[in-house]
Amino acid sequence: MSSSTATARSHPNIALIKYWGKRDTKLNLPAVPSLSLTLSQFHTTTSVTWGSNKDLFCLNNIEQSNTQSAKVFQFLDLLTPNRPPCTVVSENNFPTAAGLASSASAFSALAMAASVAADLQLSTTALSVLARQGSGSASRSLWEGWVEWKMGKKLDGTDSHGIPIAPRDHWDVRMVMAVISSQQKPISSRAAMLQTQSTSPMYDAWCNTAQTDVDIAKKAIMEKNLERLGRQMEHSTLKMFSTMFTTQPSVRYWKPQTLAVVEAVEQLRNAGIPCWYTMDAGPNVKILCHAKDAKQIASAIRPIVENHYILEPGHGTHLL
Ligand code: 2P0
Repeated sequence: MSSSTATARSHPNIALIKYWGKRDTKLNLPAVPSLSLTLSQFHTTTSVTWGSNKDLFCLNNIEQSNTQSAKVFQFLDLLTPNRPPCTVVSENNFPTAAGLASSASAFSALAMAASVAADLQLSTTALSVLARQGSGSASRSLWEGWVEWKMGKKLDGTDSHGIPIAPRDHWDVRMVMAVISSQQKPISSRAAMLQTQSTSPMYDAWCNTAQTDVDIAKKAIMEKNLERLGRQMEHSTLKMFSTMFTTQPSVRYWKPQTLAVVEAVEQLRNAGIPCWYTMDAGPNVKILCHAKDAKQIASAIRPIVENHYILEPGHGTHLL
């Protein structure tokens, strides 16, 4: 059997304006538009061999069970009908499924490595449409820097993909990642999202105000207005968590240290250091700030957190 191997690397992205909710679960189409920053340093590296003895998925040097692998191989099924068995070897240099956006880097790297190994020539936009079907946030990691993910209107989802709005060197900001816990989350974001949209009375308000959040944030990015962007990011974050808190049963990813970091950010801000927080489907806090302030912010949160990282705007998905 002939086989071909390709390797791609991708970075996580952190949403400044959040994606939470789906308008189509089969095609994984979002109910809201979102906006993100692709980050440096953390990455997923994935090699796909198209044509092997059997489907095999190794993550961080551990062979995964059929159940753990199902999402990966169902994703490869999207590429071509009657594909051959494939080997997928993937490595994360940061904690997996801990609310640090590992599914974004995972599915964007997988989309690029698999399509090249399968000898399909896909544009970056087509790769984003493909990656979206593995994990929504992955549609944004294909590009460097600042990226918007439009909801799109088409039923087939071909207009729901990332769009680059500014490169990584547009603005010298940092994300300080405050790691409260690198344990896997108690409920997947996918399950929590679906639960939210079927039971939270806040969900409609969340959907109805998301485009305004994106418009304000996009303008703030173009004008390099950190305060405007930071305020809108916190607003989007708190609205998203309001829908989670009011879900039945309630979803609460936060830990006491999550709020301790939020308070530390507010104190730093009151002391004249511009910084704003966001959280995702997990207890960890990400702090947006100017590059020059990142070390001071990291020192302030160090006593509260398990670990911290200072990440800069990073590259889009690329072949190795
Ligand atoms: C985001 N999150 O915009 C939001 C904010 C978490 C909170 O995208 O079901 O793994 O695979 O499309 O992309 C995490 O959810 O969900 C996420 P699926 P995904 O980054």
